[in-house]
Amino acid sequence: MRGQFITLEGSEGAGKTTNLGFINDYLVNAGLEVLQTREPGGTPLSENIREILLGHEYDGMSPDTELLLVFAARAEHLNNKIIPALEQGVTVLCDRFTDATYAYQGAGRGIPTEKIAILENWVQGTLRPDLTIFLDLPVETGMKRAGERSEPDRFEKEQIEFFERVRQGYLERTRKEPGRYRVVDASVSLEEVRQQLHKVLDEFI
Ligand code: T5A
Repeated sequence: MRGQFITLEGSEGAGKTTNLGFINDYLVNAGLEVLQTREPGGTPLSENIREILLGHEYDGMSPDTELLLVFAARAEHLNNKIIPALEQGVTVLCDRFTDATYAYQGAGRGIPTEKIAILENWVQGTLRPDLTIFLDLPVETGMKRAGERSEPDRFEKEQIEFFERVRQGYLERTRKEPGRYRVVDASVSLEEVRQQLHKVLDEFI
């Protein structure tokens, strides 16, 4: 039987990295074999593309170039890691996936949804996540949390208006596809976030 494909999304500093281990442990304790991975990245070639996307060497990169690089990394990741794992019945837990492209390159950069959908269909065929957890919090809170942690990458240097569009882009998608998404309030304490995650995973399993 094909494995489940679970993705974790959120705007900057929402707590994805902080909570991935918690989700992973929950799934393992439920008896599932889990592959934890991330986008952009997940394979050697895709991680190299991640460095291009997040680094500051190409600060003036055009939105179309950014979009195509994201999907180039995704094609490699899907074909060499995600799809083989799913076919072996492994549960794949991915830190960001195509919803991030609709939010960042679509809502954030202004690339039309239809253009992104063409690449999504080309690269993924019919494959879509079975469950997407969206960690939601006010942009200012997320930026403050992320800023306290490390030097800003190429995306984190964007203005607050960019991240407002990203958040609204995500929220719009959760409203259009309520069956796949679970929205978790990430503005509260870590303990409260994990209580919500526990409930979401209980229901999903
Ligand atoms: N991207 C990605 C695209 O543009 N298109 C795409 O298609 C894809 C896939 C990299 C970038 O790539 C872009 C989006 C991104 O800008 P990333 O590696 O996921 O994506 O990087 P970030 O979103 O920048 O992830 P961050 O690491 O900044 O945020 P996290 O992981 O959500 O936050 P985390 O866990 O590091 O937490 C941040 C801080 O907050 C604290 C943590 O301890 C940490 O210090 N914290 C809390 N504090 C108080 N209460 C809580 N509940 C807390 N939870 C966490």
